Amino acid sequence: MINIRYNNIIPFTLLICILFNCNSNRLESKKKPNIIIIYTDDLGYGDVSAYKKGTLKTPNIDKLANEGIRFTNGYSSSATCSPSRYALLTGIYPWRNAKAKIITGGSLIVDTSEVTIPKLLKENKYQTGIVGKWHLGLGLNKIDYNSEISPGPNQLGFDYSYIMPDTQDRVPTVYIENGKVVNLDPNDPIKVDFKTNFKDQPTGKDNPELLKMKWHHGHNGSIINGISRIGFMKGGEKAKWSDIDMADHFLDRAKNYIKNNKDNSFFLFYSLQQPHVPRTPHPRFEGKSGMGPRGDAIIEADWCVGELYETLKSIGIIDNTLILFSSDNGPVLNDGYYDDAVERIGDHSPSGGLRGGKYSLFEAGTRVPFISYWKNRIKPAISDKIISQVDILSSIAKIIGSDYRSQDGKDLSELILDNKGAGRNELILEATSRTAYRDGDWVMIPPYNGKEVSKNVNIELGNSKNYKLYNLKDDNSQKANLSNKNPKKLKEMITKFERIIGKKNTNTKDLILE
Ligand code: NG6
Ligand code: CA
Repeated sequence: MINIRYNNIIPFTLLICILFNCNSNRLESKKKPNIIIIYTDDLGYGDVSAYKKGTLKTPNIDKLANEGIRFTNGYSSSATCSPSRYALLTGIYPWRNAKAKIITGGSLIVDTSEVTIPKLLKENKYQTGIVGKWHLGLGLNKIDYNSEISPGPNQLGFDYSYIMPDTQDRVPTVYIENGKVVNLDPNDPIKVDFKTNFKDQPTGKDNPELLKMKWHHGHNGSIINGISRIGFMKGGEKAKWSDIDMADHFLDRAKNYIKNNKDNSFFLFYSLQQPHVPRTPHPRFEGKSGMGPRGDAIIEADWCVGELYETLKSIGIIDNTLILFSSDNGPVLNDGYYDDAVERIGDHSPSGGLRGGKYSLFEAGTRVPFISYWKNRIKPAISDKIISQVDILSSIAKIIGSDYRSQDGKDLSELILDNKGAGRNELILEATSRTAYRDGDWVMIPPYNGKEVSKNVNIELGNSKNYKLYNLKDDNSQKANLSNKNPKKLKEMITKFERIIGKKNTNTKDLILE
């Protein structure tokens, strides 16, 4: 009798705890899923083979897509990097923040008082980490890389950060761990300038003979590892990264972060640098795609996703981990270096047949691969509902039991987990400070000054003298401008757009594109 009663006490206590939502930290943290955002850089809608639009093979990303929910109307909040990342972390549209533009050595564009995904999760007892590309700015004024750099990721809620500050094509080419440059020799301080070169430092412009990858437009500043970059850098020799090892380097940190935090609920922002320029896949991936470095870099990124997956599986936490996979903006082939991306593209379609690309207000600028995966929790599905990265914060909040909802993000947790609900009705699209509007199947792009096609990157930007109106249901590749045929719809779209955005903004002076 005594034995039986004793055996029953534990399940009974557990039942009471579950029923009354016990506040024991241990139990609570066990219940809450780990959350990993895998974020690629410039990966197009057609670059993931699960989308069945291109010829590249990405088996590891496909596994997430085919066994999770693959969204066919998933959006980044901008057609460039920094604004997209701003919206992802804060749940606020980037066009509301005048500082949310492509950063070149600039200061932090997120106010430290802002609620962010890591801050919200940290408050809810998560361990929070970022490994990879940052590109949200650092510090408040001019950055001194030789002392502790703050504010940065750690002041926005990340317990651990191991980052590349801006991009692979910008100086300084060093990693920063929790605010400190990794391997910095105090006797060889780092100097950075984006206007003027330092005395006797070779540049891509003046010393092309030192280059192993030629620059095409811009990118002709300091030469590091045979590649010239945007900006000038001196010193910090021991701290400089090795480009071809970058993927392995970040992957190691990401794996260690997961292993070190496996007993807590954790959040990891795994922010891959591929396939942004300069594309420098490790030699073991060279030639794997038949498309040159861009394709090889995507195959390398796909391999990283597989490795991360195996890590989660091997330590037994794969079925308590929600993985969200996406890209910060659409694809570009030549983004500043001659690397055969254009010449060797073959039949592959990085944009998956969508119009435009990176920097564009047309669909390929912001419609990106978007996948949710949670083993034994999310059932395989394909969703055509509209979802944006600006919704991720509010949705994660709901999933972990928080009431927080961001300014622009919707709680689409049911869609992400159960393929239920309507998704978004409407969405503001953004590209280099210009905005457009999607409502249901309709897209309206207001007139903008500026070139229709960027000469440098050879992408249609979405600029024109007149309003453009498309119906994506019949015309996913935005071939037919219906604004003359359907003036009533156009008027309705303009009214709805201006209701959200205020007065139409046709200012393109921020455009860096030629
Ligand atoms: C642009 C760069 C481009 C790329 C981009 C940032 C020039 C002419 N172009 O200014 O090469 O670095 O910034 O890309 O310098 S993003 O994906 O991080 O937004
Ligand atoms: Ca990008």
